[in-house]
Amino acid sequence: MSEDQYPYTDDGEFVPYDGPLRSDGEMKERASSFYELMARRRSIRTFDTAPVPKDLIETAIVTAGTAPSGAHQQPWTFVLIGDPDTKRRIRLAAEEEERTNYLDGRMPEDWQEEIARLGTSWQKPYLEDAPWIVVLFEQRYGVDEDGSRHKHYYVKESVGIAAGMFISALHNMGLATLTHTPSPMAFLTTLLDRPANERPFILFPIGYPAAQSVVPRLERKPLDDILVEYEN
Ligand code: IYR
Repeated sequence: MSEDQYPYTDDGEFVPYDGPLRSDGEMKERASSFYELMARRRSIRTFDTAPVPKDLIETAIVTAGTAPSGAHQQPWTFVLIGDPDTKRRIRLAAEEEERTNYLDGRMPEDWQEEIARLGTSWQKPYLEDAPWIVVLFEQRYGVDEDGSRHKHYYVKESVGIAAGMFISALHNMGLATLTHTPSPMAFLTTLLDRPANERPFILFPIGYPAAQSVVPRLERKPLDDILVEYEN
């Protein structure tokens, strides 16, 4: 291998890339069918209490764990909660914070106006109705065996990508979720007994949508509004 070819180092170990190669026709077909699938994803705030097999959630988590991450540090922890007592405690703590946000003016008027059409309130019954809650924590730094810390790189970017892949995996298998960020979220660190290097990033209630669930009528920006083709 010539000197100016990747990999530029003898460090590390390299194996042949194993990604799929597809025909043009197959690519077109997969591109549009994936778009059509994703276009039907919605955030759901009303869940059926019916149980969902745990292995489905585990598969979604391991799928999210395929996300790229800064220096491949995989700075995420997915905490899975299914027991009614913990879900109830999360609901009560979240509602206490949200009551302050919505009713005691911690959420400024213009913010409340901005979300009014989503139909939310301080009440969070979905935190008990959904059979599962996953709280995604970001690992702000790493902790070695001996307890010493090492820096993590691009944590928000990495965990944000993993969150997106998690949502996509759930939607692809027919489960519904909500990207919920009770504010502030610090109560989750103590309630779920997480170590000091972890911060709650997003909370996901997960389950089947309740029958007759409604969602706000929202428009997504068309391609023209989100794509700028740079011309030199
Ligand atoms: N955290 C609150 C308020 C809220 C904020 C935004 I930005 C939303 O998109 C939706 C809700 C809540 O969970 O109700």
